[in-house]
Amino acid sequence: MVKAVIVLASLFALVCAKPHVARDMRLHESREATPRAFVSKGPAPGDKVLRLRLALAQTDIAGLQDALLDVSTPSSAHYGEHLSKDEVIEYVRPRPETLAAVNSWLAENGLSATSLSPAGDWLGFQTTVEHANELFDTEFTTYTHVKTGEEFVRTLSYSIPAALKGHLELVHPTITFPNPGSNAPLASTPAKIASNYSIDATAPSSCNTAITPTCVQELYGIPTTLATQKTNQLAVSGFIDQYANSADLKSFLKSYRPDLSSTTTFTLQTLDGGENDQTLKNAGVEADLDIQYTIGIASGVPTYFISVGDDFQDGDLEGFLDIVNYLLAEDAPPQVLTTSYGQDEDTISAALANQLCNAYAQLGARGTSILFASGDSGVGASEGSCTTFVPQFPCGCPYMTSVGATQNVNPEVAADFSSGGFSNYFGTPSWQTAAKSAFLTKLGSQYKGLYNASGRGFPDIAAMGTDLKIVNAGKTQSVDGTSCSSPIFASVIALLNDQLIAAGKSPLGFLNPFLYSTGASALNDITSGTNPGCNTNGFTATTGWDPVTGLGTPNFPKLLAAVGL
Ligand SMILES: *[C@@H]1O[C@H](CO)[C@@H](O)[C@H](O)[C@H]1NC(C)=O
Ligand SMILES: CC(=O)N[C@H]1CO[C@H](CO)[C@@H](O)[C@@H]1O
Repeated sequence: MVKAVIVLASLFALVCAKPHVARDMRLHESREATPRAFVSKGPAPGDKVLRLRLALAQTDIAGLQDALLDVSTPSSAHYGEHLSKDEVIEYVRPRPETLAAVNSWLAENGLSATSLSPAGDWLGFQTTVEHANELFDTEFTTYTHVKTGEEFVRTLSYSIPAALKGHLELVHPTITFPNPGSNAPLASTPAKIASNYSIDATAPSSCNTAITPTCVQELYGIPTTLATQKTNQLAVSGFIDQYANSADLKSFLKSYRPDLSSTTTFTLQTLDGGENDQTLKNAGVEADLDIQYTIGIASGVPTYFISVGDDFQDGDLEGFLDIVNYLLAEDAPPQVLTTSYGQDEDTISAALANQLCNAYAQLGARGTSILFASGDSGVGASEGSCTTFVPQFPCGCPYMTSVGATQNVNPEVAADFSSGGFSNYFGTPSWQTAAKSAFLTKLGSQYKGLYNASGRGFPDIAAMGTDLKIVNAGKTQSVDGTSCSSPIFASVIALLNDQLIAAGKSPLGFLNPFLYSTGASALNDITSGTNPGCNTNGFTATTGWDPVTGLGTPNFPKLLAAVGL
């Protein structure tokens, strides 16, 4: 009896002591404060189930980045020789020792994980808040999003076992906060815009009262003839239950592209339980805009609407990672992808931003041009107030192309909402060094301390983003936003790809090394307008690259020449 007690007692001591003695935990990620848009509601209930994601160290991400630049730089001998699915996987699949370390940790803790990406560099598993608190030496907390009242379980810091250092890049969702507000297009204020329409005799008369596909085509010299290549694909991302409505598209084409068949439509692709509800009242402004200004501008290019549902595999990243993994799994991913969603860079952890950015690098290496709207908050925050400028995600990522907005025609000037600035997470990529330092020299000491002079500057390019006519839920309306600009520029790239493919050449793929070299002179440099925010006037558009309109807006005939056609 006595003996038994002793045995039990020492067993108890062993069991209790093990986590404390054997566990060598190291702080892995932390953030200083709760993001602007959230308030804490206290510890999350211990029995709440969390779906956690692990990003594993990749075999040779630097090699993949080098390979991406090699196939995307016009002066390179390998320009246009995009990588296959398997070639990309070779660079990013975790090393055997990484898999061994992570799998043994999972097994020790009674967890089983599933692979979420083609290369197996993302794993997912479920556990309770109580277990997760112990696994990562943290306290998961419930946070309320002030504007929408939505609740999210997050933490401000967490640790991982020392044995996983170098093998585990991050655990998500932990210190990254979601963005229920997103970057939906702003409702336009046509009266204000119309009163400042500076039309002169040389401006296309089609732009007289509002921006329509015809106006955009004339402004940028975009052909109206049908594209010919069936393998060319232009993909439009759809998130947050934004549905692209076919009846709206048909009315739009009848009104604004009467020369195109009004039955021209898109192919639907879905993931994460995505849908495309055709009830007229559920037609999304963003989705309608994106599909109308791709199909309406990229005449005849096969266009795909990729609707990402709410059954996220990426743990509240709203499908942002899922859509990339979905396309990476395809043998022939689309040559162009346009996305009009984003969020303040500081709501995402640096490690997660980096991981997502590397996923864009993978897709770029496959030959996809990835364009994102730069955001509609000038130099300021898309959520809440700010004391220093707030860069947007993913625009700070060097491996995508960020599109700002303009307004007016002749002269076309920067739209005052066009997000632009400098990343706090990503340094200056080689292709941007000269363009960025020329701008900073002109800027001098203005705004010193408000922005990060060593960060990657954005946007890269711009297109019309003010007072675009769309049809939504059966009604014609006008919208503003960089959400207008990204589909327009994406359509230009898709039309260039159509002609490149027809000539037996490679599609453009990752655009930036081209845009900042041989492509720069094929853009209309926008040299006036500002992007106010954070109680400042913001940056000023000027000759050359600037963090308001980038290198400028497209000139199709010049771009054709620049790509060698
Ligand atoms: C500025 O950007 C660099 C990346 O180029 C980063 O390493 C640094 O931490 C940033 N500084 C701040 C204050 O965010
Ligand atoms: C009346 C008015 O608002 N005019 C403005 C039109 O836009 C240009 C360029 O942004 C401004 O310089 C004018 O002040």
